[in-house]
Amino acid sequence: MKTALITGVTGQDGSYLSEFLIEKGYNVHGIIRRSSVDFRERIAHLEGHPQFHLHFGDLGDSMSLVQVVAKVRPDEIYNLAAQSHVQVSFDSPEFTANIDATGVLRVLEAVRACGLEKKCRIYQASTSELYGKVEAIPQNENTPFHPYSPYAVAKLYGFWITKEYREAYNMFCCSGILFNHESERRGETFVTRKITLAAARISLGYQDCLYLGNLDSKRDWGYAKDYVECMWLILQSRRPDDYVIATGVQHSVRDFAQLAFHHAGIELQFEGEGINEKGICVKGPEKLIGKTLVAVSKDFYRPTDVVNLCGDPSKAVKKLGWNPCKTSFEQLVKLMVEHDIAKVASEGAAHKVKMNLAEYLEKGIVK
Ligand code: NAP
Ligand code: G4F
Repeated sequence: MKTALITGVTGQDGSYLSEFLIEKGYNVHGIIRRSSVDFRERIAHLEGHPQFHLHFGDLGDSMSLVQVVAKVRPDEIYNLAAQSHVQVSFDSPEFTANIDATGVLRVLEAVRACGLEKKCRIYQASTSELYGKVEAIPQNENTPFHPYSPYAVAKLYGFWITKEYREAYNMFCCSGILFNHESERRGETFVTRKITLAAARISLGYQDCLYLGNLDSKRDWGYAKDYVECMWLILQSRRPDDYVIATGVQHSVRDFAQLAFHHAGIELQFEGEGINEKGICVKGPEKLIGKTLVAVSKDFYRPTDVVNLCGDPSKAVKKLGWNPCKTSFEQLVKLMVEHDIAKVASEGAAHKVKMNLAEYLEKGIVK
């Protein structure tokens, strides 16, 4: 039985990857941060499973990493832990650099300190944000990087140090350059989940209007559950290498919102431009017709924004046999909206409390 260690196990990808590896027969060990609350929503269903084990550790603390790696002696490490929010990286650039850049080095060094360089394969969660202010469309493994946020700059270090350890110490270290991937477990301040939750709340009468930033921004959105398979495939290949993981299909934030509201029974028509653009209800529940349900707020604009991401996954398709078309954009939006309608409906009045908190966060604490 193989043993895997996952950092960032409580995150969107960590939770899906844990399920995937347990299903493959792995013993899965996850690293969690100490916190004042004990409930870890995304992995609650896995706690107590005989193949699932948790350890305390922090990417900012090399001793904790060495201790866990020495104890678990993993065959594979998936380094998914990160401060993963681009806007937050403008607000907390030093923390982001410590975890997303130096944190990667700490994981690699922990493996060396434990003498596991020959045994342990390492996957680094890299990102399409490296292409940033894009220099070619679509982006593949040969497209020049042009990071365009503190997050992307930190992740660029993570990418290069992973490659460096592969070449300098002959370690099996790989980066997956993953384009945006979403799901019903996506964090609520990323644009897709913010939209699907708002569409659900508005359709059920709990919210009046959704405020967004740049509606023209384009992303290549895939389904997180499909993407974790690729992380595993990358570590099963004969030689260590880096791969772009994407669908090859691009949509704007506006497209996403229009489709999400459609699945909530509301047709939107967008009018105006830039900060004055509005999404108005033209079909749906009587009381919403003619109302502005989506508006633009400067609060959600970024100092520098990445606006044209579209990946070319040919290498992963050819060399790993990965299928980028398992879940389409349309299926992804539908499953997220259906999930959020059920969630908001079942939480009922209790949802109002969360709504108030969300409103508070939207007004500037978390963008
Ligand atoms: P996520 O939901 O934000 O999860 C991030 C995870 O990192 C959480 O488990 C978090 O723990 C953990 N973490 C944060 N700081 C840590 C620290 N100092 N020490 C230990 N753990 C820490 O992110 P995701 O969407 O699953 O993404 C997984 C990885 O892929 C990230 O590295 C992200 O940057 C990268 N990525 C994501 C995408 C995407 O579209 N989702 C695309 C490309 C790359 P807590 O629960 O305690 O906060
Ligand atoms: O959903 P987002 O916050 O994701 P972003 O910035 O692309 O980052 C995510 O994907 C990366 C892969 O490319 C990961 F590396 C990273 O960890 C993370 O998972 O924003 C997407 C786009 C941006 O252009 C943003 O400006 O949507 C635009 N946007 C417009 N209105 C908004 C909003 N983004 C957020 N979060 N909130 C808004 O109201």
